[in-house]
Amino acid sequence: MRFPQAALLTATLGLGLAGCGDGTGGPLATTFTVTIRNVSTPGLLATDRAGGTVPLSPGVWAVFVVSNPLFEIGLPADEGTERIAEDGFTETKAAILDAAGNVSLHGTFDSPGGPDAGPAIFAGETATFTLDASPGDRLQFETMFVQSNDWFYAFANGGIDLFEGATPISGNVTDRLALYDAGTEEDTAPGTGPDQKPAQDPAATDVGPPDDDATVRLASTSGFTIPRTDLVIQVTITPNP
Ligand SMILES: [Ca+2]
Ligand SMILES: [Ca+2]
Repeated sequence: MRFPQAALLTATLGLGLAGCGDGTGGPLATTFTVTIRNVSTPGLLATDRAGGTVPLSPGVWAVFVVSNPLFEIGLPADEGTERIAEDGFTETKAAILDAAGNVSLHGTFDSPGGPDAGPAIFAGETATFTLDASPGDRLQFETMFVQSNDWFYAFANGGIDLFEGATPISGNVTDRLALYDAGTEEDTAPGTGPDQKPAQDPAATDVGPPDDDATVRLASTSGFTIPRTDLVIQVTITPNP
């Protein structure tokens, strides 16, 4: 009998990519694939930086129950969210999530390669991660809107329910996203000013004056012109068969 080596390899890789942590398990556990695509195009922003596209930073994700473990609107961001929202660095947030009580799984996502030969998700690039979840589990994530001082995309309303009743959700969930201001650095218009990441040393952190409102809120409250979310980022969630 011929052994299906290709199928075995696929199965092994699938197990290896199934996320970190202790998992949610259970008879109703479902494996989901989450895809984050940068759909921004040249000239979307009125700036020469990155050709006017909107790079997205490497991000963090977490599966949890009840309350969003990543940030809370109206309260100061923690240092982990600050590092992502200002500079696109995930390590601090990952360490905070390691100690979070209501997080069953968490991880990071990125897109190796591309124009920076690094982990940022540039126009046309995609980042993918997989997770196991059970009914009652919610998902939240953060990724920096790189042409800003401290803005990041996440799900609105504290996260997204991964199940409707016992049925796994499926499809394009971009309309569930919101762009938030972390409240950690004063804003200039997208693509402008000396303190946004594309104008800084790539390794620098926490460069720029403090925000005059030190709480997390919708970026739209800044009054600046912001491109429509679905012209920058597309998120799909697919339950694996
Ligand atoms: Ca700000
Ligand atoms: Ca900055």
